[in-house]
Amino acid sequence: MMTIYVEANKQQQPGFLGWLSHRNGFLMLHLLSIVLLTGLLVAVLVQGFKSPSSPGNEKIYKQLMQLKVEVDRLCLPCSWEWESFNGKCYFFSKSQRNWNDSATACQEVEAQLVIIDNDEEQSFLQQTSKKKGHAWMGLSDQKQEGKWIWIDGSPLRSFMKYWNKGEPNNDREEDCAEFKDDGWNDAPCAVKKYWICKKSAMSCTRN
Ligand code: MMA
Ligand code: CA
Repeated sequence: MMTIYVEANKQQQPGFLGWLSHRNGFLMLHLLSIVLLTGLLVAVLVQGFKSPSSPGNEKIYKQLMQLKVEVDRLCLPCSWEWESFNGKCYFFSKSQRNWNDSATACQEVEAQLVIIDNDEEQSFLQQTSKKKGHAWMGLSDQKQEGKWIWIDGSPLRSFMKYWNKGEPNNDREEDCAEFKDDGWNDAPCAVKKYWICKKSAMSCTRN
């Protein structure tokens, strides 16, 4: 009975070693070291950002300058909402206009109501129009019936094969060409349809 009392009394002895040997002492030391290390880290970081000549900052600055060079070189071939295809940019309108207003809309964005130059392009435009809706192209016979002329004044030549079966039929005066289903159709120029503008892609070879 007496022995137990003495032992208990010993454990309650104050003093540094006694405190250290206590379980809470280790916990406190652990916490203290975490606080000190965090403080040190914060101090180092703050110092690093404050001093402009610190090696860490110079490295970040160099990387930033390199990034700027790369961003300056970055070049999008086509603007936002235009589609790139074989070095050209195409705009598929979301609204509808008659043929003349469609041509104007393209001019206003430094483009042209689309003129088809090759089979690949024709196929791309036809497929897109099939998905998005009948669309005007830059082809009409408004000046002289039956004489189909591209909007740049050049004649139709070899692409007659793209007319749909039985077209152009000039059904109640149809002088403007549209993408319809799997080929071309002549339709009344005053009807509002989607339109497709075309312009050259920006070259990304400057510098
Ligand atoms: C529509 C119109 C015409 C076209 C015929 C073909 C009914 O008219 O799109 O331009 O020629 O369809 O069936
Ligand atoms: Ca027709």
